[in-house]
Amino acid sequence: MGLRFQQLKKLWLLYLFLLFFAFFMFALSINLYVSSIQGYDPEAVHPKPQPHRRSLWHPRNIVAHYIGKGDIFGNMTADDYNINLFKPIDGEGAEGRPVVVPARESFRMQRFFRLNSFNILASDRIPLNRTLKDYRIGECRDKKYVITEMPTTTVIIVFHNEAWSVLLRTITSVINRSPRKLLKEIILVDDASDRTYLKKQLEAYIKVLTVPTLLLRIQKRGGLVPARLLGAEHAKGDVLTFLDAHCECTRGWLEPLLHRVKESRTSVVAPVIDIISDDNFSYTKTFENHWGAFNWQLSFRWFGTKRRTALRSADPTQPIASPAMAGGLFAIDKHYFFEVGAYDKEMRIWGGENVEMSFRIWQCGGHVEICPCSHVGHVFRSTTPYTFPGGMSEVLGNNLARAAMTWMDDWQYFILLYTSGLSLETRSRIDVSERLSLREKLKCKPFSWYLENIWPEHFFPAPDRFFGKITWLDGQTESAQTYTAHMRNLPGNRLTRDWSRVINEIDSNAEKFMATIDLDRDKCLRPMEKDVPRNSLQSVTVGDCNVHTKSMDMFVITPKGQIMTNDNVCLTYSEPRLGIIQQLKSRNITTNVQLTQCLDDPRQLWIYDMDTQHLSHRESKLCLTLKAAKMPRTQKKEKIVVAINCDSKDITQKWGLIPLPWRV
Ligand code: UD2
Ligand code: MN
Repeated sequence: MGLRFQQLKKLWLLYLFLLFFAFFMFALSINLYVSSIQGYDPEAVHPKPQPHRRSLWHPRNIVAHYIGKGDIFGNMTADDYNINLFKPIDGEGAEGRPVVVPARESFRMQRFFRLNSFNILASDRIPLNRTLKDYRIGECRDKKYVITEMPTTTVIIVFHNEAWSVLLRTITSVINRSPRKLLKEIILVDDASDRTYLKKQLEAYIKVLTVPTLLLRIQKRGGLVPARLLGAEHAKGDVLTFLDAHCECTRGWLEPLLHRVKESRTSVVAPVIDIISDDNFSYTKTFENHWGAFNWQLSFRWFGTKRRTALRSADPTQPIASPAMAGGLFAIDKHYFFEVGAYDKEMRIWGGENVEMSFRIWQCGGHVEICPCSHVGHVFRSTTPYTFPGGMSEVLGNNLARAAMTWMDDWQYFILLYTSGLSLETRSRIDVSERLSLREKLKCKPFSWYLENIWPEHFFPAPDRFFGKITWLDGQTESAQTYTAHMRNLPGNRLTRDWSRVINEIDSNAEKFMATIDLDRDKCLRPMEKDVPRNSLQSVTVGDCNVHTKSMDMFVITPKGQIMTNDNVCLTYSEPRLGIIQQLKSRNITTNVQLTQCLDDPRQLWIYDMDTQHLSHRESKLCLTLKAAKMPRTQKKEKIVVAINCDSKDITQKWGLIPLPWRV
């Protein structure tokens, strides 16, 4: 009897275990399915700066790391959207520490994540006035400001369906960490939210705040541009300070911004934007010396390479000039804001306004800067939680096209040609004449001036650069032979290794060179992996010329010999002593050629010989060729680009430069 009972108990336990296991597998597969259908690259749209830590190799392009999330069951109900479970626990998240949501809540935590694209359960546990560290460098802490001589500011926060605790923590941090004398008022602009707690409950809440707080409502969803414009029109402060609705200001954030605007009226100043985790709401400091620009699709990007200016090297509290601003957090003189054209009011919902404003400020005589003494945290999200009336790519494409058509002169065609969803035809349905007359009225400088003076490190095409594909002339194909014959027959091909000469010859014979390529058969240089992580070393291979890999199969070559591609990535010869070879050897690949972040570095300077069609590394004099190597992940043999001793008889060492159009 006892034995039978024992056996039954075992069976029963086994049964329970199997049931649990089946449930787990079911949940897992749904989760995997959900993440597999969320196929777009969130980081392409929402980049976040790199946290403060030393990188192993050299400063890298800044990209985000996101943990895939997905609600695994069911749809949200109206109650789910409107529920407000804010229940602060003393000390949670203090000093910017991460919040651990108890395991029993993890199901709800996942489920509610997609409401805001951040972990609202974590935020709901943190008091509105949580403490944060002082993230400033010593030199900044030591600075003294004479408050009575500084301009006042209106802080403008626009939002659409923001979470209660996150919005209120933004407001609380503004009030608690700004000198009362400098903070004239806060203006909240509600861009047609429908969450019930943002109605009467919010109105009642702001009435008791110690700083006058105005709540304006937009009835029909317009996006952040119309919302910020409405806020700006009502502002009484001398300076407008814009913040996203999910920020936390840290000690001393405001004084340096206002100080700089007073000192330089045409400077538009952003703080250093630190990272508040979308997962556990921990606060992570980022580098002070980050600056911003954008890629070939006008997506904002952070860069970490040193920009040395005479002023900065002497005084680390001085602002850093930045070709572009992230867009959400900045201070600007109120009158200057309107003088310089406020915003393009035809820009809807989200996106594009940050590059438009950056071009406009610089080209029309102002400055875009990052103030290293001001630290504000922002919740960077991997996906957009709200709807895009009109469709995300249409709305974003329209905004970007407006920015390009207004400010980029010849380069607008490059944007239209190589941004998905846009084309030259887009021009006919967009009217930017009003903005063009603003540009005329303000006597703004051309885009070429902006590139040369404000962003000389840029990786865009230019009249003195090559832009196009790099084909592998394997000697057998007809196009390879035509190409070689063509190169050899160029009139007077002496001095064939000078880039300016090469670029000029190719440019003036562009049509002929383009005609030699057979897109369906020829092989072109491109990164090994299709999905290129921007911040890692990438081996290089050749692939079908007509298959695009995030545009990293097109190259810009500078007269100095840098071979660059989208997102500030350059062809790099890596000497064995850097340890990279070892690293690669341990993964069974041996190559000394990579795509890595562009730096001003001889490892990234190459030479093209029109006579032999060799592409060689300038310093080591090694020539590019292809070699078969076993790939670590797939264990498949694939062709990989390596640099070896040049040999004019080796037909695998021949490369062709095929220009592509980028302006009309
Ligand atoms: C960045 C900027 C953001 C804006 C955007 C490009 C930072 C930290 N953030 O994206 O300010 O420049 O790039 O457009 O630099 N909002 C509305 N109505 C809408 C959509 C958004 O009011 O239809 C609000 C939203 O609630 C938030 C702000 O606009 O407070 C910015 O939106 P976001 O946080 O989704 O943008 P973000 O940070 O991804
Ligand atoms: Mn934001």
